Amino acid sequence: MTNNKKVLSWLDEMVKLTKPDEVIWIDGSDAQKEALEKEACATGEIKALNPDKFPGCFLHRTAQNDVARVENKTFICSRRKEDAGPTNNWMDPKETYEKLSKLYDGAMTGKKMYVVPFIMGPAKSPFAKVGIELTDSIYVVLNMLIMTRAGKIALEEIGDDGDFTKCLHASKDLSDEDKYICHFPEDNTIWSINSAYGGNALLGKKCMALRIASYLGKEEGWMAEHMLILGLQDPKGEITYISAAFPSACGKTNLAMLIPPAEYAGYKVFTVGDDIAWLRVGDDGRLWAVNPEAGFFGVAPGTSEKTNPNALHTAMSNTIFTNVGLKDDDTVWWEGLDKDVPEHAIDWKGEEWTPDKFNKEDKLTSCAHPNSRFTAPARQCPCVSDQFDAPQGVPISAMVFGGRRATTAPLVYQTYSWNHGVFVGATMASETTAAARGAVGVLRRDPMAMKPFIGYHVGDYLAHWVKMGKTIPNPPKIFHVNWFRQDENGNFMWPGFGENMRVLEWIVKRCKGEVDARETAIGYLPNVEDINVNGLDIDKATMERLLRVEETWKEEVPGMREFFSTFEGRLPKEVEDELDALEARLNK
Ligand code: OXD
Ligand code: MN
Repeated sequence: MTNNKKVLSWLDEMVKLTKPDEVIWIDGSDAQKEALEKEACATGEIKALNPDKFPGCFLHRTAQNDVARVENKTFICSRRKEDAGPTNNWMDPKETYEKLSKLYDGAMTGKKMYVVPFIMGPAKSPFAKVGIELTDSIYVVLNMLIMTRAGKIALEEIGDDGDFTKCLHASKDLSDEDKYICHFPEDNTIWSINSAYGGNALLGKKCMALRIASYLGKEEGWMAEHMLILGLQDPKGEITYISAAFPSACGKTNLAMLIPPAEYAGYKVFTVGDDIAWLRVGDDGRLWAVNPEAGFFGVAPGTSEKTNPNALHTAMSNTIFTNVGLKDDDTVWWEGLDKDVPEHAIDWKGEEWTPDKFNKEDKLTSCAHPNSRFTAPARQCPCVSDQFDAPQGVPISAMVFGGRRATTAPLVYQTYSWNHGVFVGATMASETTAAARGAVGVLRRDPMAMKPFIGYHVGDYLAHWVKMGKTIPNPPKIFHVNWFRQDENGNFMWPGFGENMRVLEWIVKRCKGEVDARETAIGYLPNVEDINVNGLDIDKATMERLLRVEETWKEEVPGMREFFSTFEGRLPKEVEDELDALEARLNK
């Protein structure tokens, strides 16, 4: 399939190491995909769903000990330990290659090796990066065919001489002890062994498009971020593009596919991406973004006709479901899909399930696993952007950071400058609430929602943000939002979901200079009357509370200083200065 000598010599080396019975190149054709689906159905690796209700859809169950990303088994193997920084596990690259080579030795004997060339980003785009994943799993191949632009197209992209990310994956025996997800940023290489679950095994996603790409971005002057990208169209047809970073379980996919409330007739949200953004400075001096992925790997539980009809409709055909429940009519079910809890189903473990099996104290007794997923082609999304494949991406007017804060953080505020925005992203946090077990109000800081995904030192990552700011003549404005404020009784003060459109409207108006704001210690806050609450059951006093600087802000500062003290001396001065400036403004 290729004359690229770098590809062929690496493949030769990996074949000698893993010793598969056969090597199969994935070409991206429908015929090959269908043959693989048939083969995986025959062995029970996947199961075809009801062809009338879920055409082209399959169910897969992973091993019960292999249902999520494994951060404690994920390593950044930079040559120098200090370059991995305090947010990553580190192993020495030479020792890791040696240790893992023993595990990979003969790991594919008795199996086939699939060679999956793939592009992250649109083909022939200045953003595009090619990877090649070698895997022993048809499930991984079928997922990669949805999540990336895979096959011959990727080999054409690198031609006879181009570079690529070398991705080796072996499911082996799923041993917990010998499970490793290792990244070698300086070698543009990923080695994953003993997991066949999503983020650990679909190496284009978190491993390449975030950890390796964040390192490449630092070297090459661009950014890889854990951000959704949406386009907000107003009734005149003008579209403003926004990217937004939130930690897991804060509704990124829902925001990316938001349906504006009735009050906003004529407005529409278009989805460019729901998880990852790659950003570069364009010729016009603005920051432009692409979604490097071609599909959504969405969390199923909680997805419903009410919370996210667009996601649901995306996943009605040509989709792979992982660890959801199976109903007797060969359709799927998960908690929160609808109120029709099946009287009988097969649960995520493959066992008979009836509603009485569910025990509130043990979330794993649910019909679908809490981290069960759908892998669906982005192009099937009813609100996919017509710029989805645009090689130059979309111009970003606003970047939004957000956490889950019961207290302190207001509904929305705008930062004073790029560096102030970097500081706000660096200190973003989620707070444990009364709904979760453990103490209320414990803060977990997660810089730019990238803590598990930065492929190098977190201090250098913030320095790269600061440096990027100097290279963007017309940078996006940076905002912080919080949909999760609670009152004294633990009730949410803001309705969230589609109503977040009202906050997006203010953000867009700020970008266009169409609305004033109040200068406060923390940043620009909206005037209460500038957030449209027509048609909402929310009183002025609540809005005033949602939009003020709380006394508790002063208590944030020592926690931020303590967090920065873990940065091993690599916190950029510009970011530290922003903390000093915040403290001074709060004390004024
Ligand atoms: C994801 C995650 O799966 O952030 O997107 O964990
Ligand atoms: Mn994510």
